[in-house]
Amino acid sequence: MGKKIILSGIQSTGKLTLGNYLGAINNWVHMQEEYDCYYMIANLHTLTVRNDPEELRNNTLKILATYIAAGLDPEKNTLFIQSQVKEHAELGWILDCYTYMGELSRMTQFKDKAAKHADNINAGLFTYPALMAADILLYQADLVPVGEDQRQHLEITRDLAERFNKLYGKTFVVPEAYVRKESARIMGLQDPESKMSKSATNPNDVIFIEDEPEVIMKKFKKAVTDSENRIKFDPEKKPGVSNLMQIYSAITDKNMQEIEAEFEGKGYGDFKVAVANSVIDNLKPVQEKYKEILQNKDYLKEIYTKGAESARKLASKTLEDVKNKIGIL
Ligand code: ATP
Ligand code: LTN
Repeated sequence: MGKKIILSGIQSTGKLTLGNYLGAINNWVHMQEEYDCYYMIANLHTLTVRNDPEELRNNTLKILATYIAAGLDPEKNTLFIQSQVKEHAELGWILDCYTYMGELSRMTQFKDKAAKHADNINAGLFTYPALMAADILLYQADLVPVGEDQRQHLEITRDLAERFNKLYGKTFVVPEAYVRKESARIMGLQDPESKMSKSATNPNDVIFIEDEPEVIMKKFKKAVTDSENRIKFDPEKKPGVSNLMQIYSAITDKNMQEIEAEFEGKGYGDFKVAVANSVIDNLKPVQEKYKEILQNKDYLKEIYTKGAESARKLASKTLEDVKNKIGIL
């Protein structure tokens, strides 16, 4: 038996956050030995909101540089840009025709983004999950490591795979979401009731991977907590502190009991500094490598060109099979 296949991706909107890092990239790094991994930059999905073209181009490269800086070895993983493997757009269209309006209307990400971008509720935003399903199914992925917010999109992907297999015989592997509990949902530092997100309006709510150490420390010191001054994991009653514990846990691998014991008798001030330092230390080598890689545009081009070539091998095989089955010449 060959290795199991993994596929995941991140949209190239804006700067990556600690949520993207802990919820996605950092988990991928731990999977590269055991699995056959495909990691892409979902720049076609990014078109569902308005972007400045130059910024979109730069962000795409920045994300690739972050992947490598965070420890994804381009020799061991296939790192590529979604738009460069044309099979994604093609299978995306085909799957659009097998996806129901009813199921798309239930997607919380669509509802959230439609509310946020009321002036641009485009068709792509609505059919986003069909393209995401194409991303995954083209590679016959067994596992898709994502944060909790993407679980619903994985469900629709599974439904589509099963629907297609039932109609035309076994074509797609039915993938599973892989959501790591500790880092599934990192919340905002100012609003711990909603997820830390690239597109947050308050910069103090978000730690960006490229934030300088002083900035990270300042943001953690300002993080919203409660008046109890006791480090205890209770997401319902103490969302702010629990979120900080979650971040600390994802970075140090300590569980909640160990963290509670470590800070027994200590106050929020000490705890916030400890969390900030753990993040600063963890990000430091990533930031250094990132700056270096981003300078070297030729190296990045070489990686994504090779990545697309390698991705295309698998993707074109699946697409060919699909087209044969449905009668597309
Ligand atoms: P946007 O703000 O544009 O919606 P985003 O920050 O949610 O973007 P995505 O590109 O949608 O980023 O997500 C990339 C990956 O990072 C996904 O696997 C997603 O589940 C994960 N992720 C994003 N934010 C968080 C978070 N706060 N906690 C855990 N995982 C997250
Ligand atoms: N929708 C995802 C990004 C994404 C993705 C994928 C994740 C696009 N295609 C395929 C996993 C597998 C998001 O994080 N918003």
